[in-house]
Amino acid sequence: MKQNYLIEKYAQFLPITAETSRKSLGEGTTPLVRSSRLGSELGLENLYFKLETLNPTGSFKDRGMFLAVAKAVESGSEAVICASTGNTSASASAYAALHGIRSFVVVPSGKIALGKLAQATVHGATIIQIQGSFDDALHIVRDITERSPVALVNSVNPHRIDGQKTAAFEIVDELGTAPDLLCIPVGNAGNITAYWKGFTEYQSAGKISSLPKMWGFQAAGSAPIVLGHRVSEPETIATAIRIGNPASWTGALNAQDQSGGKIDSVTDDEILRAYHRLATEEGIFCEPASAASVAGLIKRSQNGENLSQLTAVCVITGHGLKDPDTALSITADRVEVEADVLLVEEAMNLH
Ligand code: AN7
Repeated sequence: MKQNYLIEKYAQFLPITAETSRKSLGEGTTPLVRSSRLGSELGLENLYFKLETLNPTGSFKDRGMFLAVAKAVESGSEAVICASTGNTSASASAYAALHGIRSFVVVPSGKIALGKLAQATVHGATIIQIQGSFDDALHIVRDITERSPVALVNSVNPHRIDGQKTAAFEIVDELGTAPDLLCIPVGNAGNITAYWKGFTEYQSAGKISSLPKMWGFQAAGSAPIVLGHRVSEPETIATAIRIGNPASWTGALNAQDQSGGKIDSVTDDEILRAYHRLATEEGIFCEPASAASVAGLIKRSQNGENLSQLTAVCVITGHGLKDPDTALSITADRVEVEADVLLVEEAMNLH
């Protein structure tokens, strides 16, 4: 058992010193699962899902957070702070607990999924719910960290990006080459920036000769990059990506332009359909924001994009258990009967 797998495997690509803490919750080394049905239905030669849901707090944030918090501790910080649509707060509070420091999380009131709020609560974060958006929260925490010694662990912190780029390394290490397409949800745009950094660093290191096209997907009600302007009141069922002014806007545009890719939007209906299909056709339970990557791939294939011969990877960013409200809003095949064999059999429609 390695002490810290990401550091042991990718140290040469990470800003690690002898003093950097090796503490780990087992982040990274997530499975790349081959699609069983959706890929062939879309006419794709090879479709894979990178299951970032299997990180310690259930989202990709842990890859960057282990490093951001370790570096904060290394530089003497005794507390971390973040703005969050939920997953960053869950991850920051878990790693702060691991290191025995305080965490402050600033979140839009009523707009973060229940499981994420539960995580930050249990890990002991100080949770500040603001009557505003994620964008307001990020503005506030940036302001605070300019004049107090609390470390900012949003993805504007470059250590977050460096940690998260290891997912691109893992995909290449497993496929033996870069995929043709990388489909990924876009909110604050840190993750698409991180993947692109990972692929290009691997190319510079001579590990791959070609780079993937980066296909990023925003929710239609929160699609500032697609629209080309800020969205002051972003809305979407995919609360994780309910962001109107992404901090890494430029990083996302670079990834799109340099890769010959595309940042597009998908409606809440398309997101929910992909969410349901992933669960029922692939056995993958993700949160709505994660399904945006798959919804986008489906949309582009339906729009006549020729995907045959291609290898695509969809990044499944966060676990479905984080958002039980959305899960339970799906029309269920569910009945209640008395505790009786015959009645249960009848409910099974065997007769
Ligand atoms: C499941 O937790 O922004 O484009 O504050 O939780 O890097 O922002 C979460 C974002 C995709 C978008 N999927 O990634 C936060 C937060 C899930 C997410 C994204 C998020 P970025």
